[in-house]
Amino acid sequence: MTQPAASPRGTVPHEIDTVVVGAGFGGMYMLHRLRGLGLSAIVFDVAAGVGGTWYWNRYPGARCDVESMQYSYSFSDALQQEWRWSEVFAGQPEILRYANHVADRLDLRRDMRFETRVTSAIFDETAHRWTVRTDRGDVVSARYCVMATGCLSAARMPDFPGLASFAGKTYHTGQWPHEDVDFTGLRVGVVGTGSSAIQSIPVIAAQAAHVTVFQRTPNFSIPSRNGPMPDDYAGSWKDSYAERRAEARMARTGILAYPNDRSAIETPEAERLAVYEQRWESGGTTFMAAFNDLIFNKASNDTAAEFVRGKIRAMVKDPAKADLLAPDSHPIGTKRICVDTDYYLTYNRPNVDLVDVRNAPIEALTPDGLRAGGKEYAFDAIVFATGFDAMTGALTRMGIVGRGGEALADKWEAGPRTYLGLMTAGFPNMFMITGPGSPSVLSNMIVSIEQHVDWIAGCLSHLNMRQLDCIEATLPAEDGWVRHVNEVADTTLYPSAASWYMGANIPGKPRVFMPYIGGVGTYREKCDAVAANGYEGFALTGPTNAAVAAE
Ligand code: N01
Repeated sequence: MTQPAASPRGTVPHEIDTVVVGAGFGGMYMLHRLRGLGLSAIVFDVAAGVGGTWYWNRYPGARCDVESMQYSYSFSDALQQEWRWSEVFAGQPEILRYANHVADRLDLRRDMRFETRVTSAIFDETAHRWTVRTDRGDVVSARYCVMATGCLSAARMPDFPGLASFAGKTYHTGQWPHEDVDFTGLRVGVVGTGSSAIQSIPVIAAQAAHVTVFQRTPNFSIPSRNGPMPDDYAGSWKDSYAERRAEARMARTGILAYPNDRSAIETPEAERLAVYEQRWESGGTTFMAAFNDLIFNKASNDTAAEFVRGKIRAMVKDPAKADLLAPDSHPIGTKRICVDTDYYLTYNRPNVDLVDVRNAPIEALTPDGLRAGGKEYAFDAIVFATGFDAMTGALTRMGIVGRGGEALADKWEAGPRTYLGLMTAGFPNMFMITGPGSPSVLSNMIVSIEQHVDWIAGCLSHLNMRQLDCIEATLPAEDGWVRHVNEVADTTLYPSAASWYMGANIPGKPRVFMPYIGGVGTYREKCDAVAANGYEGFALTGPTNAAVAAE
């Protein structure tokens, strides 16, 4: 795909209203809103361009599993009317083109500084300002910091002994090279069977001489049924975007999934199977909306899980492989459900092997390949589809220091603590977009991003109008929110799975269910109520060196 030519890096002011970290969909829209408020802003990103997740995840087969008509900005009708998606589920290159199109249309890049990593952000309690430093030597004093760092941006490479000794090439799906990778004629090992692996394995297998997949935990995957975007389908969305977007904003996941408000277990079996069959045929993550209790009731969940296991057994010809691929360790949907194109059928190819490493783990990389369960496997290339230090990794690695010299990494040692996923006590004027404690990864990310950015913009405008210069979550509000997030999670089956939602994929990371599962619409209402009540649960203070402003 074509990327705009790199322009000379502009200057970085010493003082600014707002530093935004991250030039993905969150940072891009935040910059646009800040400009609208008349606030000066600069955006830093390690990448050489906009797009965030879609800049980095260029692995073969990378594709969004939210429908294109719903995975796009809604804030500008002109934008949503003019953009034409070529497929029902857009691939990574097309989504990145869309991000670049938005950056062009809104002239965003002039306030962005790429290939620049923020190395620290330290709050000055006297001046009520953040000092932000970068690896380019920039030092910026900002009133506000907005962390638009993404939930799945800190790629995780397991600490295998001998990693550097492997003579072939290694790749991580989340840090894929920009140039084409050609696996033709090669023996390729793929580690992992999460969403990234499930999307990339069929594409790699079609090219490589041989693929060996190392699976620790089998995952549930639903066919995407992707295809070219039908004109009449796109047209029907464009004709009614206003109503459909409004509905999606209040939907549980921010996606119009046409939920079925019936219990799976209370529905007669023949009828239940017909519902699953119809959802399977239409494809995609909305399979989980087949019944209203799949994430609450284990017996109901078992019916959906068994249906999908049956499909896997019907698709995979080798019964031993089918058994290995049929998930049995977690309720369906409690680890992020995957969406695929020909994933299970790929295991019928003669050039694809599956190795179970659940009880015989990968021990080391060797010069020739890797060793698992005492057996040697030889490869020319190894693809690590091993995921991310999700939700907190990008934030805790950044050197963020709040009041009293407290590091965010220390404050969150036992798990992230936020108020509404938007702010964390002790870190005034620092906002997070889709932070832990908000629906974020359980939702259509663009819907959640727009909601957070709009809320933050409203908050900054409120501060400005009242000549206040500091907002901070209070500890009691934060404690109450964390309690609520946990209580809601505990009404579901989610905490029973060793998922990255729980931090379970990172050795030593505390097991805390990080996103808010109360639903996108419910969450929006709570955030709006907090704002309407004068930013209840936040302490708002007046200009530096002045008395606390009276409301
Ligand atoms: O990462 P993952 P991902 N030895 O953490 C395995 C989003 N996304 O990049 O399950 C052996 O899900 C690990 O095994 P286990 C989406 O939200 C969206 O695939 O921990 N295996 C697992 O199988 C998704 O959930 C889209 O036992 C090891 C895999 O590596 C999230 O990103 C597309 C291992 C990691 O799976 C992350 O997905 C892609 C080890 N030492 C991603 N360490 C779409 O929109 C880890 N594993 C379509």
